[in-house]
Amino acid sequence: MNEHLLRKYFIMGSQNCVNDPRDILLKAIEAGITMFQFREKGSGSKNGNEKLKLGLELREICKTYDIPFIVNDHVELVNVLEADGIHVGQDDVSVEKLRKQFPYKIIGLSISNQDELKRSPINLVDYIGTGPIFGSKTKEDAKKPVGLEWIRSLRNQGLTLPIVGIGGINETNAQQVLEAGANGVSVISAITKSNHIFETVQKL
Ligand code: TZP
Ligand code: MG
Repeated sequence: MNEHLLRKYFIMGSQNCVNDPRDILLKAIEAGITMFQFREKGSGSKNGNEKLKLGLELREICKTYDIPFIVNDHVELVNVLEADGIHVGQDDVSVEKLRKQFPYKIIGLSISNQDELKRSPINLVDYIGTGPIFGSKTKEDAKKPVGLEWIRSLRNQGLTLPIVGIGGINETNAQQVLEAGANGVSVISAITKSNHIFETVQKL
């Protein structure tokens, strides 16, 4: 994949939004996000047909503006939503299985410590997501922050795959994430909770 797509990677589900997720996505795209992940997950999230309907609408918006659309976890949505790729964690469907099923799609995998790195078939993935870099209130079961040091450590071990940081990242600390060796930042609340989405994304 083109690593620049990770530069401003916006992640959102309806559970992250007070305002209409479609409006938020549109504003974020107009302001310059480089990739979008549909992450309908956790308390307050939609299920079944409602989730599918929102997914289709957000997918359509991304298609109109040529923004790559990634699905979080839900393998069954990849084809229905004509997603460009899928992002999974360590406890989700295996990357081996995904790569067989989707030879040409973008596959992202979360790797947040040395054990996970050791047991992950990183030759099969397009990018690594890692975090929480800073404290995050968005993910209910978020682990302790791994800090910028973990990104530096991945680079010091010679990892050349594209890396995107996640967790507590906003316009005031994004620069540090890039300086630590990440290709980009992924954010949820920095955008969904912003009263000035355009300015927030531009600063990012
Ligand atoms: N994984 C680790 S932290 C996190 C996820 C999905 C949530 C990130 O949300 P925010 O609002 O950008 O901290
Ligand atoms: Mg997952």
